[in-house]
Amino acid sequence: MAELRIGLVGTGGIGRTHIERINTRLQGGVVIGCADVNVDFGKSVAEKFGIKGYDGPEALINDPEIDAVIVTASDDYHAPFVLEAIKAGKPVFCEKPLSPTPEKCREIVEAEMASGKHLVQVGFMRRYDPGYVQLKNMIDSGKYGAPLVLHCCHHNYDDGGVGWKTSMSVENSMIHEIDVLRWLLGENYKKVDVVFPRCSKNASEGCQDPQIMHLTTESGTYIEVESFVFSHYGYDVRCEIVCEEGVLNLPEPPYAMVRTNDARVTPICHDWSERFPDAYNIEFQNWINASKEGRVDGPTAWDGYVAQIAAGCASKARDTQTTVEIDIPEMPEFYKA
Ligand code: ISE
Repeated sequence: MAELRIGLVGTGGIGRTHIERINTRLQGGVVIGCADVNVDFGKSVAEKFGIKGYDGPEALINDPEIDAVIVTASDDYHAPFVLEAIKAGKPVFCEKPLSPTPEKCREIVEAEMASGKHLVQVGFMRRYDPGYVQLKNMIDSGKYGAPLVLHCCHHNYDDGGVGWKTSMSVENSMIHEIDVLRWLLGENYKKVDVVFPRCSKNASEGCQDPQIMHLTTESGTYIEVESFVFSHYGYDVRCEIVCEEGVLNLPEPPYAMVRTNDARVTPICHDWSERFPDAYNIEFQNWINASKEGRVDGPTAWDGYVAQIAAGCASKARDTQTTVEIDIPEMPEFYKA
């Protein structure tokens, strides 16, 4: 296959950045069409990019000219479009979450296994961030001994624009840590709780912000993740791993320090698109390469399912203010390859 012909479903902000990224910066694949549940909007985006517009997502997914599908629709539409792509036998990249509910994720897992083909990748892009990859290599080298405690923070400048709700801190924001830390440590979680510190005056009406999630892994590694969605100072993602023989820190973007106005200033990113551009580029280049070879070598539907089980338990822990046990089923052989 010379070039992977990609169709994108869901033409909101992140969808448009992926079209632009793939068609101007990456190799071996091109987004040739897009669609949206709001058909007219999808067509207007297609026109802007000079690509084919469709009478809705199903028409795009089933077009024989489309080799592979990207789903960037709103979260509740992920499962139906991923299932449609599996039915069509096409590789499908789905932005996180695979689906807001573990039950729907399980349905996708079952459908993929029944198809007999590895087709689904979930958009947990942090696994491709060069900083997290360094941490993973350090842990896997064994040089620093076992990871004992992780201190993480995930601060957004202000995510109020998307109609933020208390539940989204776990389900939309810390879901990234839920996935990337499981991948870093190579083990599943055992229990979780979520506590509410004093609420910021900047939190949107009725929202609890910040929130602190505590996770314990099967081997007993203890993790705390602080989510502060309305931090009002920048986009700040930190991860410190205390190991038996050393402490590992996630590298921050290399901004030059400026001396000005009686101060030394080092900028902080404003949002995820500034913080993780390399991760997204590497993620999509890998996905294009693997799809052309009929492989999935990134986060699978199983990873998406497991993340959603853990997030569901964290949500229950938050709502009941109790500690909740996390029970992850045995990974099927299909996903072990
Ligand atoms: C958003 O959906 C993302 O995926 C960002 O990476 C995260 O920082 C933000 O909190 C989410 O709302």
